[in-house]
Amino acid sequence: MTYTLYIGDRMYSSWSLRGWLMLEKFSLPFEARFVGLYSGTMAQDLAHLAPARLVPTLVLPEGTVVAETMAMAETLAERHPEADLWPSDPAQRATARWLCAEMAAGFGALRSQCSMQLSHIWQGFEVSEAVRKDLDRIEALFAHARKVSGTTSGPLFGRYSLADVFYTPVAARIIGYDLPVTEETRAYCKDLLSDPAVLHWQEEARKVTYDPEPYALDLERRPWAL
Ligand SMILES: N[C@@H](CCC(=O)N[C@@H](CS)C(=O)NCC(=O)O)C(=O)O
Repeated sequence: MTYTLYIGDRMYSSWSLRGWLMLEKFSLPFEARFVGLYSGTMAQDLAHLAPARLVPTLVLPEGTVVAETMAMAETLAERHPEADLWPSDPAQRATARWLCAEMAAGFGALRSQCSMQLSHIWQGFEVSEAVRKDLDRIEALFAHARKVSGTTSGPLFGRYSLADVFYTPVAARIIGYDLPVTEETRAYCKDLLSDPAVLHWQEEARKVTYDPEPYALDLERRPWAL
């Protein structure tokens, strides 16, 4: 019983990272297939999965195709109740679903103005009002999650869950653009990005070079360090 996960470039594809973590972190058996997100072959690489057209796309062992990260998350959680992808406590589970759904639907400014990259830390990035609002909202959601779960640090709901999966690329944006957040939020972001699975993903990402560099900014950069 093996899942097939179609994903794009590790360095830049935030949704691919989410899809990969939701299998990798919960020890679900899968094989990753890389599509040419930046080399231009993506449409043909995914053509046999139509109408799926984005990464990640998951193929279940019996052949069913599931696109959209939220749908993949719910499908995997339903199929593997023993893996505890969602928190087991109902109030925490409902809250975790809320945080994931709001992430999937929101934070447009952060997502468009701070494209995920795992290569370096931009220096002097000017934070727009819209990005500031997204950061405030993210921190309000984290505070709410901590209140519901009774935690002050570490995974949002005590044990690593899909909520942490969904916010890992958000953490990469916060760290990668040195965005202004509270010390608690920064510590949580660093925890997410120091996870061995994420470090492995980042190490593999660094083996690919890009010319021209996607999402390049006219800013100084310093080495990635947590
Ligand atoms: N709503 C989708 C978003 C997936 C997505 O936008 N993936 C990007 C890569 S990070 C993609 O496939 N982009 C290619 C394109 O838009 O043509 C999900 O939740 O999975």
